[in-house]
Amino acid sequence: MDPLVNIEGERFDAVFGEAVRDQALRALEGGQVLFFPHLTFPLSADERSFLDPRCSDGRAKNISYDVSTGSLKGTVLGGHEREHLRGMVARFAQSARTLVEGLLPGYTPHLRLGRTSYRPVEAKERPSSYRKDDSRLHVDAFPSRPNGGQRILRVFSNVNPDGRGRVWRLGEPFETCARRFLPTIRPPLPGQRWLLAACGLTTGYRSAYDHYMLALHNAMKGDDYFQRHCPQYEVTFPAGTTWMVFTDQVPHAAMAGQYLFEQTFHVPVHGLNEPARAPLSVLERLLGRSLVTTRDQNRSIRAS
Ligand code: AKG
Repeated sequence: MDPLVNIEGERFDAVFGEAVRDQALRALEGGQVLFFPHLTFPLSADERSFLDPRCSDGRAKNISYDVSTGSLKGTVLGGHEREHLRGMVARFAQSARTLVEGLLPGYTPHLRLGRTSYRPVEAKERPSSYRKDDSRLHVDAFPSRPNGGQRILRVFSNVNPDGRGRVWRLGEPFETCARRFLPTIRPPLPGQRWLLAACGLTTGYRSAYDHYMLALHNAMKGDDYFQRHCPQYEVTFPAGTTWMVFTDQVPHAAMAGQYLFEQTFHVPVHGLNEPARAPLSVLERLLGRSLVTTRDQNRSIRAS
């Protein structure tokens, strides 16, 4: 299977024909990356001044924006400059949403916007512990933000002004990876997930699904042999391009590049065209039990 599927279009509000929309939906849910070779996120002359790693506060790897509250974190900028930066990141959030809704209209009623990030720091230089090291192949799962089985869909745009690509590695299909690591993963300890929520270490209750996804993320990143020898492709996303992928399903690693925008969306499994391909369904099938109860879903919806 080719890891990328090209989608033509030069605007985030492009109108896509039915055949392209169907192809995109099948490819995305099947674990391919939708690549938009001609879709550039345009920056104004003023916004180009933010193409500078000194915008970042040096602590977080990303400048992050929460569309629901308007809060912007991870930057040293203040006053007028901060407002301007917020406007740029918010504009990316809106553009990414327009793109997803135009290309995948079936998701629109279910789509929930997560964080938006701007990444002005060289990916190779981001300091990390191995669990935070995104240059190791992983599927996304967030330790403090359980999602109760919802999908993690992300849109990325490389805005590097010097023509440098964003270099990723893409790994084997989700099910192959899950089969490889599940035998090494222990079920949650009794009371552990309740305690994490009670101590405020997770926003809401970590479902069994979240437990297994996080353990899978950590097991992949922690296995040096796997990192070096599993089947993988290196892919370079050139400057001025955009791509979209379910990062909870597709093993990926960011090897190099600077100046990237990213928008996260959450999609419930019942909003998918093929729910059976979701990591939740695959893990439930492999483990032979249900991993998310209605109570978990209510708890994680209340917390989000
Ligand atoms: C992630 O956000 O999960 C990554 O692996 C980083 C992607 C990137 O910054 O290119």
